[in-house]
Amino acid sequence: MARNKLVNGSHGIWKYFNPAFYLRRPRRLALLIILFVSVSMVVWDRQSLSRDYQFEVSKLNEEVLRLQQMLEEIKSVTEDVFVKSLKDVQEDPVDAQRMQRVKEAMIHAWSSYEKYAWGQDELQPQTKDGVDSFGGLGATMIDALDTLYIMGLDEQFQKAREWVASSLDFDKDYAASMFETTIRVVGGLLSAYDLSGDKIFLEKATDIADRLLPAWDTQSGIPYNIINLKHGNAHNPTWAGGDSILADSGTEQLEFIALSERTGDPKYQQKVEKVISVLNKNFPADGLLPIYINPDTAKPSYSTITFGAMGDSFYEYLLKVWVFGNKTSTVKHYRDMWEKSMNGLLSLVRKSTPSSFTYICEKNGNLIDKMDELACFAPGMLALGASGYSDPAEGKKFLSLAEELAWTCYNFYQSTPTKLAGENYFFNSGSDMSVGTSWNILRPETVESLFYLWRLTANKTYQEWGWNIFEAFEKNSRIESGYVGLKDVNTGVKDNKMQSFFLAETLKYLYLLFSPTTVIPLDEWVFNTEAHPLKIKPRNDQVNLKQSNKVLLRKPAFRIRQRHYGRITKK
Ligand code: DMJ
Repeated sequence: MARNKLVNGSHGIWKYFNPAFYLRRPRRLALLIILFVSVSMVVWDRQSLSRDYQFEVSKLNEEVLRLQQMLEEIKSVTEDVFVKSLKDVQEDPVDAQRMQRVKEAMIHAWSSYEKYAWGQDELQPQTKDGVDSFGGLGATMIDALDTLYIMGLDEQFQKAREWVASSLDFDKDYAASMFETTIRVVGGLLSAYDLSGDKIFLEKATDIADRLLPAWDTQSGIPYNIINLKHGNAHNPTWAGGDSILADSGTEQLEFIALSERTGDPKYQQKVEKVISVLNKNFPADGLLPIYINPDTAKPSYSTITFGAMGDSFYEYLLKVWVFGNKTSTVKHYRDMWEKSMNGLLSLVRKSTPSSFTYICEKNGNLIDKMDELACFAPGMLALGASGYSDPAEGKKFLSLAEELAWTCYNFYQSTPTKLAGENYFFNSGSDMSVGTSWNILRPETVESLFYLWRLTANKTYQEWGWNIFEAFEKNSRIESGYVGLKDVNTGVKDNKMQSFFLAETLKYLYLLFSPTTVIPLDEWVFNTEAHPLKIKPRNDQVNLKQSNKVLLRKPAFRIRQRHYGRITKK
């Protein structure tokens, strides 16, 4: 009986297990088949999902392992190349005294400018008046803004800020150098904005940059180097035979990229980045470009190759735009170009006899055994770029080249009776270095390199060398009404100009050479070629977005620490 019930399937849940229950009713059978297929699909789907998931997890694990290995490699390079961390260096009371001495020098330079040349481009300390060497843009005022801020000279900074707000006027019928105007004025204003957050500086930077923009409207995109600030007509200097100058054309990228980021307007970045793309198309294998470039064709004209005047900061900016762009793939071509150029630089390096000073030749067909003091920025640049090599041996090689070149540059100073460097040096077999052009106009390049080398190697020797140079300036260049250059570093005869870059660069780098390393840390700021620090931020790649209609926005490779604390120091 019980068995019958089961067979007939008429009671309880057991009926569902009886095949007759389905065979008698085709609809039930169809439902059963559908149910079976659906359940199988769900189970199969879940299994394949979990297989995919496991596959993804194992891929991610592999990626984590690879990244861990990379991190280890990077750590070992950094530890190897940069022997000691600056954190290991004891605070030195002598540094604090030296910082104060440099600050006092800045106060002397500034108050002399304030007294005799307020609002003019540069002070002439001997005649106690001012001169408008840059079209009357208050070059010294703007160049000095960030130095005043960093040194905590608040009253002076505020007074200069009021002048910028009320008296700075760019509507000048003046043929300005777009290079000098960019590095000093656009750079100085942007740096003051980044440091203080005061919008007036950004407004003024935008105003002057807009006036410079037509200079890039050439057939190739390589800019003309001179432009009328009022009318916007641009041309090249006649002495360059119609060509544009390499350094003048390739030293606006940092400032204009920063301006696009700060304003949200891509037009500035577009102009200056096109210059590099155009040059990259026919970039020579050794990465060395002659100083004259045709603005119609973007082709280099036969001319000198140099890391000194007219070449220098083109190479500097290839590296710095890469750093400023967070070293991401978007800016990788800058790093690639820079590494090529550094290999080219190696082909220009020679050693003097008898003392084996390493120097960088110029090249005009053949090598010329001549090096400008201006090329003494190179040790700092090489030190800054050394840690970015994927091969640790390369990083070490370039850092050690930087150290050798810094020794040569220091000796440019030490080898003269005044202990101040001449403008350029010749190297003749058997007699090491001899001064060529013998003036000194308070240039910063050597102390700039000493600053980088100190920050990156923690070797106090660089501070000592910097201090000796500072004392030589104090002894030879300081007069009652400011600082002057020397007409001749052999005799010590003085000139009549306090260059604006003495306040922007020379005194700033000297101050930072003795400051705690938390002041303007190199992983948060990039110095433009006039020593104006610009804050590293994610790039505004709306530019590329608009140009190509492709989504190229990307996350920065690493997070830049935010500042939640006073002024420019970090905890
Ligand atoms: C400054 O204007 C800049 O450092 C520029 O890159 C080279 N010349 C002077 C300082 O020597």
